[in-house]
Amino acid sequence: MARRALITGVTGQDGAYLSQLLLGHGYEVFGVPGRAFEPGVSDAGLRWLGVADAVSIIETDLLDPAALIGLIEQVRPDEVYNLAAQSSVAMSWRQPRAMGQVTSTGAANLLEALKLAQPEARFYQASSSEIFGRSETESQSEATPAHPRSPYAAAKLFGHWMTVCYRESFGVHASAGILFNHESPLRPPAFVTRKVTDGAARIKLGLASELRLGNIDARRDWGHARDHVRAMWLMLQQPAPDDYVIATGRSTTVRAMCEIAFDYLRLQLQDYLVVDPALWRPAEVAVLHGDPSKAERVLGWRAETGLESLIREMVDADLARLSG
Ligand code: NDP
Ligand code: GDR
Repeated sequence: MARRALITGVTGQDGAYLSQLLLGHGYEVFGVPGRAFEPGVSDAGLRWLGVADAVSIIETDLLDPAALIGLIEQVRPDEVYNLAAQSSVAMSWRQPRAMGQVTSTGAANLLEALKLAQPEARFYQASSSEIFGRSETESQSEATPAHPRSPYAAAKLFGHWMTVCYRESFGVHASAGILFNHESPLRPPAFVTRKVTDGAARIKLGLASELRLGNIDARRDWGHARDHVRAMWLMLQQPAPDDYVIATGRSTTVRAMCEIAFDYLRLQLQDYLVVDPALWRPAEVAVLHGDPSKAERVLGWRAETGLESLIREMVDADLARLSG
């Protein structure tokens, strides 16, 4: 019988790539979409990857504990991937409580529903490198202390520790992937890589004349979503649950990432880049640089796509989309 996977946040970037991966492994995939689900619109990512028709969509409220028990009893999943979150760090300052609820309480509700209705299922929690925040170390590993710098990161830290708690208290096979930034053509333009690739493509096509950014000195460890979702799956194939940092091990400034996109299109970045202090955050995470050695050693996982190919793939997708 095919294994059954349940993915919350299935209409997001990672939900689409993970669905594609699991379907490729022969799973039956069930997905909980975001709250305002509109078939043909909200599932654009799944459609782009050609898997929308193969995913069974089940709408539910992740903040309703009883509904989640019903969901688990209905699907009887072997594996649950909790990806649902309000994932924009920048936006989390504007509506901290409302935005943080699904990210924090949603994870706790799902763990409790699993404990009650399907304790043998394996659980993946989408933790984030943002929990390291103001890290004093050159690179961050599973042993690095947390210091969240945004309402988003604080909410993610709660979900992270609830995962550890259910593993240690109730024996749930619950793993947390502490994922560093990962991108793709499915990344919304509210995130910097896609804002840059979309902006550069618009400038190339004569549709825009500038690119306005905030802190271009911030450094991030950017990988491809396709690589990072493979790590999620590998975690749930291990005999014992654990936590893993998933990263490329290379960190790059926002400015250098922009240069990759502009050089590719033979544009001079300095002719178009406008640094706008209004786009700075109340508290910035200056540098994130992951140490994925545990994932390499235990999971046999390694990022396969470099930043240059990732950015070029995103620029190509934006050019194609904007050219109709
Ligand atoms: P997306 O923002 O693309 O996807 C998030 C998903 O959660 C969407 O399907 C969204 O639905 C859904 N969602 C949002 N609010 C609610 C809600 N109230 N109830 C139910 N569903 C909701 O994120 P990614 O795919 O990029 O990331 C997946 C997960 O991994 C997230 O938890 C994110 O925080 C985490 N993460 C991501 C990283 C990255 O670099 N991409 C790095 C580290 C962690 P809709 O869009 O319809 O609102
Ligand atoms: P991040 O991603 O906050 O790291 O969270 P984002 O792409 O939004 O920002 C990365 C860095 O770029 C700087 N920056 C800008 N960011 C945006 N969005 N827009 C701008 O104009 C801009 N200019 C500079 C930011 O200040 C920041 O330093 C992502 C999300 O996917 C989270 O859900 C996830 O947990 C983390 O990655 C790991």
